[in-house]
Amino acid sequence: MISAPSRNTTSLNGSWNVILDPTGIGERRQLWQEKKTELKTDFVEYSFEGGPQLKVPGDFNSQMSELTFLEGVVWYKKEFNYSISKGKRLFIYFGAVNYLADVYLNGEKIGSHEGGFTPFQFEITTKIKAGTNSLIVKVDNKRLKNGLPGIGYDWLNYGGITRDVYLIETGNTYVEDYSIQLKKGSRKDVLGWIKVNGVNKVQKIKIKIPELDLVYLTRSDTSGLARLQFSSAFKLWSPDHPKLYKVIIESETDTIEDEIGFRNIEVKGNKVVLNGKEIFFKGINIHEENPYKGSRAFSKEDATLLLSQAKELGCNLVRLAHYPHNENMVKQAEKMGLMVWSELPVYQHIEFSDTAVLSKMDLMLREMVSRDRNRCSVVIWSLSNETYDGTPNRTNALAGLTKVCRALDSTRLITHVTNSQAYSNNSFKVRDSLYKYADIIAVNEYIGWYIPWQGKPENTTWNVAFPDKPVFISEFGGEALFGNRNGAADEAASWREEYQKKIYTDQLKMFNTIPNLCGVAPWLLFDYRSLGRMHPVYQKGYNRKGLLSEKGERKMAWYIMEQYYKSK
Ligand code: GCB
Repeated sequence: MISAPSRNTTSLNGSWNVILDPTGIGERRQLWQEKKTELKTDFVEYSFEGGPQLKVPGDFNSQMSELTFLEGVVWYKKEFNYSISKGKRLFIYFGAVNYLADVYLNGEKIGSHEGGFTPFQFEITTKIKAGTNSLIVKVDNKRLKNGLPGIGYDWLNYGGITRDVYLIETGNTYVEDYSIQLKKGSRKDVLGWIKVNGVNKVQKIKIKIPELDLVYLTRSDTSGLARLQFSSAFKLWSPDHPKLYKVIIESETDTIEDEIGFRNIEVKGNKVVLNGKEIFFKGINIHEENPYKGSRAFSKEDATLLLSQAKELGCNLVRLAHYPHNENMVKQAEKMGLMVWSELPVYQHIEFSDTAVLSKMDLMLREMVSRDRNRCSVVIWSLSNETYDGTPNRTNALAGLTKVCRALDSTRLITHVTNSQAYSNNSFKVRDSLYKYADIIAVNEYIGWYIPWQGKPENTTWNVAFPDKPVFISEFGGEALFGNRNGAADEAASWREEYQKKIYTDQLKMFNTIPNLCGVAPWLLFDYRSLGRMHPVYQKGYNRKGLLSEKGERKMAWYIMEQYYKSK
């Protein structure tokens, strides 16, 4: 079910009672049954009542100091009353739970979900009862070898019910999904579809865009699907003119209102073209973290905080690393005129030989695309980051995933982020078996930080496997602790702002040598929490590659990047 926030919702956000279960014994004790005692001498060794509470949405790690490092189980409970109107259907919707969720209603399991960054829902029309209902969610953020991401990653593994929870009431047959975007290559033709779900699948469907005086009528077939195709003289969405239209999607039994922008993104020759004009992506990488609070970001306010810094830097694109961020991020970006690069957490060490992993990737891709397929801000689907180009399993799996993605959405660009290039004698040899499948070649490189320069940056040479494809430098940078300055005389010392600044100055010189460069994105906007970053003086549990400290202080490199983007 897409567009959850714009439906008839009742929020279940707020304080939830929790049981901390670091050993995982709750499963054996069947906590979801909430056993009650009869005799005074009976006892049950758990209780949701009288224990701690946690805020939903929100990660658990940042809410109690005991949970800072927890990668394990927390049980959540919320009681609610709801009387469902006659002939209606009721769903319980989760924006995201990291990582595994088992959901119980009134002692009965109603479903499970795997994956920390995509929404899911279960129908509870026949399960809800009059009076008080008890909803229990077992949340487990233990790392899994066959998880997405797998075992190793460079960000804090915030667990919990990290995004909104709603009850959603719909008509007996409701609009489940729709795609209303411009046809690939066109600036005026919309090509899409609507899907209704329920007993009355054949319905009259109406699309209205009041500002354009547009009313389009169609009909869904016996499978609930209606195709649509119409044209209009749209004012196109772009970073300079982030124009959105109110769009009303009406079936006989349901109505949804959305705000939709229309734009066209494509690769023409070796250039990326937005609405017919070449565009250079002025990007920045962002993790889904509120830097001031040191917690998982989820709200509109969090989104505004992060994105307004991207705007101040002069960006027109945000790479939402390394997993689909919350819906507020994507929608705020759309309003603020920022293009979005959305990514799957197919990150570094993935068990491609495990068929379970392939099914998980497939499902997660579908969840990511369906949530955001109507968001014009999203221009790039990135399906992986830095997976090792050494086995056919990996390339076959990701080639297959690319094919599925194209079938789901033919209107956006698709990429895979790689770091398989060789760098020697100041020359890059850029090769990866995935490039064949990608619209743009995305390269992460940390010359000047992890890898020393082997010549003058302005003399670097590039040999790229597909010389006709646009190239995007999706990560570069280095670490510096804000305030750790020593004057320009001594640039060559790690952790110093001058050193980071020098990396940026050199990188910008090198960018001039890259053929078909279509954009860059520094790693990254804010310093962020990552427990593997253990230097006790300079890092203290933070990856310090931010252009801003976690308090929002601008490092010297910020100004270099800001200037570069102004000049572009
Ligand atoms: C990378 C990864 C990113 C890391 C970064 C780093 O290549 O894609 O997730 O955080 O390097 O700081 O090392």
